Amino acid sequence: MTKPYDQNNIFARIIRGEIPCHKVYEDEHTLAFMDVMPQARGHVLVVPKYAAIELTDMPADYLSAVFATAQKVIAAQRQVLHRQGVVQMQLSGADAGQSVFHYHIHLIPAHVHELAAHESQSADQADLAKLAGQLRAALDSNNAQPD
Ligand code: DGP
Repeated sequence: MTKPYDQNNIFARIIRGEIPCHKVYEDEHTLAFMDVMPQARGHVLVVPKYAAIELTDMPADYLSAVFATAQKVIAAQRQVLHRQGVVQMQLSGADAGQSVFHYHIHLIPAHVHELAAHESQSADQADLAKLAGQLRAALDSNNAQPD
C-alpha cells in the first residue's frame, strides 16, 4: 500500500451510507453507483466493500467480486445506453491521476476517443437519477432471467 487508507474518504462514506449516491447495484462485497463527473453519459463506478486504495491492495476474492459486478453493470449499460463499447479504467495512485483513494473501476460506455477529460464536468443530477433507475431495472430484469 502506498499510503495509509483513510476511513473517511468519500467512497468509504458512500459505502457506509453517510453520503448519498445514485446507486446502480449492491451486494455483500461491492457497490456500483453513477460517477458525478462522468467522462461519458452512463459512467459507473464499482467499489469493493474493502479498505483498499489501489489494485495491489486488493485481495483476490474482492477483485473477483468487483469484476463480477462489473460484468453485470456492463450488460445493463449496453442495454440502456445502446453502446457496445465500454472503457474500463482504474487509476492506481496519485501519479496516475487517482483522486479518491478507495479502489474503484470506472465503466464508461463510450469509445476512448469520445471521453471527456477526467473530472472535467459535473453531471446533471436528474439525468444521473434517471440513468441509475434505468440501469437498476435492467440489472433486476437480467437477474430474473433463467440461465
Ligand atoms: P479517480 O481519479 O480514478 O480516483 O476517480 C474518481 C472519480 O470519482 C471521478 O471520476 C469523479 C468521481 N467522484 C468524485 N467524488 C465523487 C462523489 O462524491 N460521488 C460520486 N458518485 N463520484 C465522485
